[in-house]
Amino acid sequence: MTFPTPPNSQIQVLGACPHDCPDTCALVTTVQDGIAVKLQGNPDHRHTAGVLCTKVSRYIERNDHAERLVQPLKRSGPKGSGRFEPVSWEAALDDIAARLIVLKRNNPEGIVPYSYAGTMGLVQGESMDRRFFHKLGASLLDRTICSTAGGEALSLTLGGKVGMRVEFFAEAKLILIWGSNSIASNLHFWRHAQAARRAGARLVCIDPRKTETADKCDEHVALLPGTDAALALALMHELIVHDWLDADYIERHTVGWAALRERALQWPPARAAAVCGVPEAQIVALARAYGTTRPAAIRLNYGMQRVRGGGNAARAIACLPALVGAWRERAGGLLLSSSGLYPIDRAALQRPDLLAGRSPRTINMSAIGDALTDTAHPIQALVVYNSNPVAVAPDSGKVVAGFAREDLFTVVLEQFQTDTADYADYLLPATTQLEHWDIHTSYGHTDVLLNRPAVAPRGQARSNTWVFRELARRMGFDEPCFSDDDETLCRSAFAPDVVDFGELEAQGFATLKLPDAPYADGNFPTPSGRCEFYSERLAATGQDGLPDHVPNYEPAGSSTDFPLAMISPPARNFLNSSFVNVRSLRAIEGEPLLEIHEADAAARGIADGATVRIYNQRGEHRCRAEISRRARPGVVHGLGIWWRKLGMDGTNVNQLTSQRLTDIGRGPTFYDCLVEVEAVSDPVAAP
Ligand SMILES: Nc1nc2c(c(=O)[nH]1)N[C@H]1C(S)=C(S)[C@@H](COP(=O)(O)OP(=O)(O)OC[C@H]3O[C@@H](n4cnc5c(=O)[nH]c(N)nc54)[C@H](O)[C@@H]3O)O[C@H]1N2
Ligand SMILES: Nc1nc2c(c(=O)[nH]1)N[C@H]1C(S)=C(S)[C@@H](COP(=O)(O)OP(=O)(O)OC[C@H]3O[C@@H](n4cnc5c(=O)[nH]c(N)nc54)[C@H](O)[C@@H]3O)O[C@H]1N2
Ligand code: SF4
Ligand SMILES: [Mo]
Repeated sequence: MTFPTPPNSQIQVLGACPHDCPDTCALVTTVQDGIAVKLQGNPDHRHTAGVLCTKVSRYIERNDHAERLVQPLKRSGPKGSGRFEPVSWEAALDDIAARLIVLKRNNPEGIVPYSYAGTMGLVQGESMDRRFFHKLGASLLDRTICSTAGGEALSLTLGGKVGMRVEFFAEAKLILIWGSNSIASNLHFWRHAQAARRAGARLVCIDPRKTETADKCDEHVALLPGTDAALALALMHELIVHDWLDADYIERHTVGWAALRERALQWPPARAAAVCGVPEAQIVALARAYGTTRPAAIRLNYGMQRVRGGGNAARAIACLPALVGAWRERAGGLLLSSSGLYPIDRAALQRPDLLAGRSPRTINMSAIGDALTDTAHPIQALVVYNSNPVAVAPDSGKVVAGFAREDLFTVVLEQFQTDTADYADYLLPATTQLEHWDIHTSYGHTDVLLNRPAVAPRGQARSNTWVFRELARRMGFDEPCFSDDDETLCRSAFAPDVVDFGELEAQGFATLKLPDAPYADGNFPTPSGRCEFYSERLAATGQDGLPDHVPNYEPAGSSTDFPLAMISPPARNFLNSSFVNVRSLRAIEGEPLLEIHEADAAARGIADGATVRIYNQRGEHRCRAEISRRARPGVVHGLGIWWRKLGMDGTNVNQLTSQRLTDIGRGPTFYDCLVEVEAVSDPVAAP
């Protein structure tokens, strides 16, 4: 790659934020003499509006970080020691390919890719890598760690990851912000919510934690974790008994109303109030507002589906707009994710035909601890990229035991020496978004963005696609698709009549042509074309065809040994475990904290700032306690996701979370987790 920047020149390069965030901002990087000197939000992109979050405003600091990985490394100490010696790319790739060739011959499914959304780019995230593993016949990865419970629930109910357009929230008169700390995780939506509020809308936040978003809403419903379906059913109950229903919309555009009606009538507000741990009057008032205000919009987010019944809860909530006919207006309805609106040519990018009729086993990434410690069907080689599983996957005790296996061959492609990188046999330096090509969709808006490289890769860093291309060549994979360069891959993501690549190149983004109120007249992309209250497809799998409240595996108050429910939502200044190593952002977050209500702290003799031991049957984690008005009694918050090695005892909150899966979508249950907390004098666990 050459960067033809004449001396003393200043250029601006258009790009896209790569992070796992619904906002997918358009970036403008100012490059002076080949060095990135400024990074800003693109003012011409209406969703970005020239504004970036605090994290990505520091992206250059992250890019130029002294600890960036700049050369290939080979393990020189015991597994997990994090000790490496430099090695050439040639030597590293030759040795990795040689080992994979042996496995390909004997047990290709012993090879497992592990990747998630370190970059959301279609090229660096799901193109050449997929081709490579398909051709190899490696195990498939079920990428469930974030959104499959809610995503599949939405697909069952509405027909896809589809919903309102984010910009129309500005015109709503009532907005329910449900399971989302929007100010932290969806800043550009929050702008629209504020605009709506200035025009007289009422904002309600539904979240166990009194977040910065809850602080700014008109009302906060602080329900117990994993009780959202009970709340939604009680809202339906009230809509029914007060006849705040749109009978015409229900009749023409839904399936299963009689059965859902019967189900909802079993949920009077008093019953839900007891389950949710909120006042009955608050539920009644919320139902009245939802039943009588138009347009009413719901911004649902993934925070509410990380519990056993997360799928059922998302289904119950997704039924609400059809009941009141909210979809009739463009400012009414619901948005969880817009990602299903993009007609991505995944077959062209990922080439599933390279599987050649094989159907390898599938490993669920949310249970990687069990998969790595399963001796009956061993994983022999793991290739990790765009993810930091040792920090982010649940039940870290098992995950760490798996990664520590001496007989496991682990390759990690990373920008930094993360907790996962510490366990690598080969640690390969990856490029950042400033250094590679990519093309992006969004799950919060409906534009496509192009990311061009702005600067040369640091040191010997190489893109994911380059690594998989080089490995493919060494493995003798000679299909022409293994030589596609990144720009070609970008061009193959969409058919030319869907996205005009020239427009992308010229302005950095292109807008999908979509109707304003897509479901005003039904036309849901479900098999029936209707909003499916009752799902035949779900019933066919032996599950309840109607949404119901499915209690947590570990409901609050159900155990005397572990009386506190722990949730571990994202910290505002990190992005999952990314940015934890950026000093200026870590300075804002301070250190790993457990937020606890003063009554729960007093009952345990825990003072503000005390060192505490959080524990349950799966493990223990030490950090500092903060007596916080953000916590309700009975619920504690371990804000995440810290690097284990930066915690006081070398662990993080995932030492406590479980590998049990959600009702729908096989997702993780991070927020379905009971613990006990005690004050301790020693920050480090006794040996
Ligand atoms: N700053 C920042 N932004 C991020 C991220 C980040 O780490 N930091 N993560 C990104 C990722 S990966 C994703 S998936 C998206 C969406 O990410 P989400 O995980 O949805 O993130 P939040 O918007 O913070 O919403 C989670 C909220 O749900 C609440 N919650 C927890 N349990 C329950 C429950 O049972 N019911 C209800 N109603 N609420 C509950 C939490 O208290 C929290 O406030 O955001 C992305 N944006
Ligand atoms: N307790 C608890 N655990 C959680 C959650 C929670 O709320 N609570 N949230 C869950 C959710 S929603 C999610 S999405 C997952 C997120 O989990 P991950 O997808 O693993 O996200 P990150 O922790 O940000 O790690 C991404 C890594 O990819 C690297 N990376 C970025 N770009 C590139 C690239 O171009 N090439 C390569 N090779 N590497 C790159 C980054 O340096 C970073 O270390 O965590 C989950 N874990
Ligand atoms: S993390 Fe989200 S808000 Fe921040 S720049 Fe990226 S897309 Fe925008
Ligand atoms: Mo996520």
